[in-house]
Amino acid sequence: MQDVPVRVRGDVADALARGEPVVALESALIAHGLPRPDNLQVAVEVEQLVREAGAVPATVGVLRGQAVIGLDAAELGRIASRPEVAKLSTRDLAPAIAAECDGATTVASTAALAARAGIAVFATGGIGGVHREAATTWDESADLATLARTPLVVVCAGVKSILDIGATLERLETLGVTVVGYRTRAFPGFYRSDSGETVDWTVEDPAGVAAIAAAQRDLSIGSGAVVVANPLPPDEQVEPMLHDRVLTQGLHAAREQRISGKAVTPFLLEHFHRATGGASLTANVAIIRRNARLAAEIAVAIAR
Ligand code: PSU
Ligand code: MN
Repeated sequence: MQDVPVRVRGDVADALARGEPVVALESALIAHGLPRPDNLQVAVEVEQLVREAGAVPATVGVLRGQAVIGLDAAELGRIASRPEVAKLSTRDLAPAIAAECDGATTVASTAALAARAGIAVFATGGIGGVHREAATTWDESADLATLARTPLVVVCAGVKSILDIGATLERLETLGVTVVGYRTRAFPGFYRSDSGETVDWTVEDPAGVAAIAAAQRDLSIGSGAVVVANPLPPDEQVEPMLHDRVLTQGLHAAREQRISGKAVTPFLLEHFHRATGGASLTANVAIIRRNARLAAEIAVAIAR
């Protein structure tokens, strides 16, 4: 075990100390959500977008038994290129640190580590949620429970259509997680701009999100995250007919191959990328780019 379990990169620590904008980014989507080797390029480019928008990017991961807030270029390369990098949710952090291994952090573990370091904003693709067969499998992402107790703004494109989106929104309500649509009342379904579900609150600009984050903090009633749902423009979504066909196939294949536990999400994502001939990958990368940019704008608005 390293003597310090968490290390914050110098420029990230400096920005936080000065109250300057910082955006946390997750590494599980790089290691387990996007295909190698292009995943590294996406990770690097997304950091660049955050910088261009005036914030310091801090990609989170675990390296040789140390949680790192702000991976450097070599560390990012290591996480992106090694197939043996583990997918670490919140409960996996301590064993991974004790065993001195490498790991990529999910929404849950990234949010927990980022908030601990004092980071107010986090960008991802889509958060985890309630799986479609949860009534029998009890498969609900730890992302939900963690967001319930972790005070930061999470920018995402909703939850993937591989999940039960209605049930996920119900659980977010039960858990007291604030959900707002960015310039929309339609809750996005990741690859799809509109999941068919709606949200109660909408914001029109980064300052609107900053105002909600400030109210949440000042209320101080132990609230968790503010989820900002930022949909893809309709002309950039995966074509709905193709989407539905590929989804049905993927769910069937997962059942046949008895894929379970934390392998389910990476399996279905990979299936989508293959079966849509890359269309879902293009949408996925567009989502990550857009969310990183918006998260940086929100971080700038919060820092003002
Ligand atoms: N959404 C994506 N790509 C991803 C994931 C979600 O668009 O790679 C990852 C995130 O890291 C998320 C995790 O936290 O999947 C959820 O996995 P599970 O359902 O096993 O909790
Ligand atoms: Mn699960």
